[in-house]
Amino acid sequence: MSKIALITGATSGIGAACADLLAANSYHLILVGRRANKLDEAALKLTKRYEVEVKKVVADVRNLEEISACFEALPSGWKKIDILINNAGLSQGLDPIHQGDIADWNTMIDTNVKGLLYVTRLVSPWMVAQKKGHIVNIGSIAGHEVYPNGNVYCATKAAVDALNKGMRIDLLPYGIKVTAISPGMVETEFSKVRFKGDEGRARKVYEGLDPLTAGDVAEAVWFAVSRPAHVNINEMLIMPAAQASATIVDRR
Ligand code: NDP
Ligand code: 8X3
Repeated sequence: MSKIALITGATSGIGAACADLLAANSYHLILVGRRANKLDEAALKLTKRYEVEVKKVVADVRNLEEISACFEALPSGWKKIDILINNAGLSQGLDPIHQGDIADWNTMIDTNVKGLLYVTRLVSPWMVAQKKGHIVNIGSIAGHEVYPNGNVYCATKAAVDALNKGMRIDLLPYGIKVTAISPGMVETEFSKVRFKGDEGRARKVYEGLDPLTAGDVAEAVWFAVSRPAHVNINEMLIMPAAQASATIVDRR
């Protein structure tokens, strides 16, 4: 079997773009997400367009029992994972700390931090056993700079930054590379999800500038995973040309 990549949050945005680019480079894929119809569409498109096999895992990364049962059920050949892309994540709300919705906080912490940890805990022992692998964690500018009302989302991405560094240290003896790809604004479903379906408010985030596309981020992921064996990209921070920092953007 040729190489295998497991991508969480592959039903949309950055995860879907990574799936496309890795399939174009002959990777077989394990695609994880909650929306079964979107996974069906992606699997159909990718298997038709590229000569690759796709396994669909319809599961919620917050649910350890569910995700664990789905991964355990994979045929043994599919557990020889070369690349894990920890991408599933979201923001919920944009409120000052004293008005934050605690359910939103739990969703972000459970998905962006605990979900990433669950998936890593399940997949990394397989990589350790084969003494190779590459884990790519999708971080954010929000893990490096805190912006007004970003509080808990920024904290989850700062946690991803710390975990990225910690994983690299712990997995070093096993030949496993660990990379963070940390983008600024990317136009995906992210803002629609943050504003709970308010498309007008989501559109405003990207008004008057050219944000990154999911494809731009996938290309950065591909650059990292296609380096020679002796090279590791520790982190890439990628911004739209019109964004100088988390809060400073040039809108025309
Ligand atoms: P999208 O909303 O387009 O995609 C998010 C993906 O995560 C979807 O496939 C969604 O799938 C999946 N997901 C969310 N929650 C869960 C869950 N509980 N279990 C399994 N899958 C889940 O946003 P992006 O592509 O922009 O986001 C991808 C990553 O990039 C996130 O980690 C985000 O924080 C990060 N990021 C985004 C930036 C941006 O500006 N867009 C900038 C910097 C980082 P489904 O709903 O089907 O489960
Ligand atoms: C998503 C980008 O700027 O909303 O991580 O934090 S931002």
